[in-house]
Amino acid sequence: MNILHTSDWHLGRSLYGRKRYEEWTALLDFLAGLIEQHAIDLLLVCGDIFDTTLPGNRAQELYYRFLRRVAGSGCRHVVIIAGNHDSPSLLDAPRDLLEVLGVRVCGAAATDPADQVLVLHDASGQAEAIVCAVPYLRDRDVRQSDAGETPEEKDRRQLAGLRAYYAAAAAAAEQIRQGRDIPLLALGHLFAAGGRTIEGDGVRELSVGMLGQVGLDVFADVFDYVALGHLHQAQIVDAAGRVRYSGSPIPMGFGEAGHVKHVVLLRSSGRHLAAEAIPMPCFQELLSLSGDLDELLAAIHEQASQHSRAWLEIVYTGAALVSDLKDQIEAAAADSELEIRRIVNRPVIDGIMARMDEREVLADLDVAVVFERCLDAAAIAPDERPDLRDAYRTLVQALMEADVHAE
Ligand SMILES: [Mn+2]
Repeated sequence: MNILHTSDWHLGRSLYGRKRYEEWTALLDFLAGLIEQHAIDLLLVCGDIFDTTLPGNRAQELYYRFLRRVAGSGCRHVVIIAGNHDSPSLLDAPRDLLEVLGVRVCGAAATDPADQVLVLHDASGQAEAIVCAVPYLRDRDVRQSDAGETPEEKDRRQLAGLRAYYAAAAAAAEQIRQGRDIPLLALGHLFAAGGRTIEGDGVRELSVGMLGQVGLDVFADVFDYVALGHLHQAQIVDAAGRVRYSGSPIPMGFGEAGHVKHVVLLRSSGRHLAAEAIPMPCFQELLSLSGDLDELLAAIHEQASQHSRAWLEIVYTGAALVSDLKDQIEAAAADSELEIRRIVNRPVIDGIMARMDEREVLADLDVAVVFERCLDAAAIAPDERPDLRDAYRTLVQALMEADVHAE
């Protein structure tokens, strides 16, 4: 059986004001081709299908068109879970219709995790794989809030709830498998302990709360493979290569400029799975240029002369203040196919920050660090701080998980 693992498409996301429909169209076209070329039987999409809980019509059209194409190919099964960016109810709404096409969707957490254990059948009606399609689990999905609990107790309960959810799914799946030599796969959208993120990949700012601390022991040994989403860098999390992130298939920001992205191809022979990261083509070049004004202008002219279609991030690092930097950069790129997406005028920013007695850029600071500084600035007494920190963290987490539009 051939399986393809991908995640974090973030359909509908903008890069500094520019929607990326051309890239998603090319991406989904490429994936559909890959599915045909490698005779994929099962496609796993591990969350963050869409970038927001209320994706635009065009993003939804891309999604449904892709599913229709895959369903019409030799790919028998598609399993999709919601990520933290997705609206569970929006993904779940067409689930009965999609099931007719062999597409199984798990958007919201289930009351009984066993309900998300899917048995996939081959053409002759034999079970060929079992999938625990566990979507992103929100705090309220796995934990009963209890007045007066400490933040540590809350973390512990949340983690225990998540562990219990996976354990219940694993137990139900193992019972269904009954020792047969068919693969048992778990899906997840979470931040596993030891996972890696980089600046500017669109994940770092979300690592709030205990979901960054999910230990690998959450995934029972009965799982032959754990397909994860949420982190945008492709990576193997455990020593055995059983737990993996496919990473996002396109770079999410300039922090990933020049990075090669991946999907994971798995070939199963019974319970044995061999995984291989497949590099993705670059659908849209992202380029970050930094230097003083002469260096920047030379680099832009160089790119233009090569007919580059890159999207550029320009970071001016010269010592002199250049007040018309934007005009000069735009003039240099005029009549080329380059697109300037972002201009960072370092001396100007640093000057503002210096006047604030801070040699930092707000975007470089973790939200928790900013809150600590607010506590200091307001001279909050030490014994009042734990409750305030807890309330703040709850708010930030609620914000990240906000699903108000779709429910
Ligand atoms: Mn994501």
